[in-house]
Amino acid sequence: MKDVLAVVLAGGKGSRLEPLTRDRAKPAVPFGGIYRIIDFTLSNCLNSGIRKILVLTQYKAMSLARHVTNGWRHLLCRELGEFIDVVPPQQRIDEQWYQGTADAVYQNIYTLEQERPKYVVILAGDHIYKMDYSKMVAYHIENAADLTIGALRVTPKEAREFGVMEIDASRRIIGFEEKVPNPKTIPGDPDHCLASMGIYVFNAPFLFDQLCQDATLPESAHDFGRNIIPSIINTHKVMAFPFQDENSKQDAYWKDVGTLDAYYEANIELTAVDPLLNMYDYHWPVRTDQPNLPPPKFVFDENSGRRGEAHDSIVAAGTIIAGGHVTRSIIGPKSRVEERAEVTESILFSGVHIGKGAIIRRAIIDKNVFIPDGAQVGVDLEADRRRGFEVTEKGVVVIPTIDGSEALFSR
Ligand code: ADQ
Ligand code: ADP
Repeated sequence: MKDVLAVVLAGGKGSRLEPLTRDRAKPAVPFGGIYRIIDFTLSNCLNSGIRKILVLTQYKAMSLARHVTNGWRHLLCRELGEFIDVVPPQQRIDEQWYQGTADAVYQNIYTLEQERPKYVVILAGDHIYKMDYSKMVAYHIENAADLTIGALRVTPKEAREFGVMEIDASRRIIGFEEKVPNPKTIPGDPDHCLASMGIYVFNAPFLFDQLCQDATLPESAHDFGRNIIPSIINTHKVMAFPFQDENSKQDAYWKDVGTLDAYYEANIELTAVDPLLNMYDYHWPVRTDQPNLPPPKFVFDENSGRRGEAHDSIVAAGTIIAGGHVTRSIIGPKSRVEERAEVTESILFSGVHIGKGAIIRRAIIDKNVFIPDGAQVGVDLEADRRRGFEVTEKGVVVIPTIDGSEALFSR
């Protein structure tokens, strides 16, 4: 893996996750109580033995850059040729901001070439999964491929959001269509399409040639999925790498969490007894930037005579459950759930305050939001809409960080 350089694309806007992405890029959105979405990809890199990592940012990168710098940079040693660098889009070749994903990589081509990698692994910073990239690189080398694309099966409906490929018996890709309304299903399996995970292993010189060529094409959107991949499948060896669980040989866990409902469900699923994504697997540690905080505390409230309790929940450090009840929820750091409050099937980010007797159901509450005593969220969805909160298709209420959010509850 010494010959591998990873490029993590972390510039996407994640507009379908609004309002959680109003002030932060999608890869910086909190997940699972203490993580950010990008932690999964970065942990995969380290656990796979990749030691040269560039994180390309663009949209609202402040929170993301701070997270990677605080939590990740010190893990690698520059003197040994290891690094994890956050690259802001200022290093641009021309006056344009990045256009497509290929353009983002092209504009940093000098930085990449300087490292003289043999292989470049291009990854997205916005997926939740655990994957050993060294297996994909080995597969790429065994097959003497020019490009290898991570692949898994999705339903035709889901496939409209993805690049979809056709493969031959050797898994060589012979067709590729990016986000089309009627994606081709797998022959003999009309319920599934073979989707691109948006992760690529390229032979480095081949990648550099393709990027330089694509940059000269005025009609190109400079995107891997739209332009680069379809233009090379007939002339070069492009392979699909099936992302499967070692033991079951079934497709492994991989989530795009592109919408609020998908994001909500993937989080809440972590509170199950035996979730699909195991965060307690010490063979594949997922790292994050953790502030130094006291452990979570659950206390009896003398006024109400109630115990602070949390069931089937994840409670992060620095949080105090002071006589409130928490069920099937994820409570981020430095939060507080006061006496008689009930928090059910909800996700609280850090520093959230739930006032006395408040009822919170099926909600996502962003950083530092103050819920006043007796307030109700997720009980009367019309009232929640009236207050200006987003209510998703599946009835999840999303409360963003806004100054004076308390005042909204008097509406
Ligand atoms: P999408 O995820 O929809 O499809 P895109 O929006 O291009 O593709 O984003 C890919 C990744 O790059 C994301 O992590 C995003 O944050 C990041 N990104 C986007 N624009 C960027 C920019 N200008 N600078 C830096 N980073 C940027 C892709 C593929 C599909 C595949 C899906 C799988 O194109 O073929 O199926 O990923 O999710
Ligand atoms: P979060 O935990 O909410 O993801 P952080 O506190 O790590 O974010 O970083 C957010 C930082 O981003 C803020 O300190 C602020 O400097 C910056 N920021 C947030 N919103 C904006 C904005 N609308 N315009 C400019 N900078 C912003």
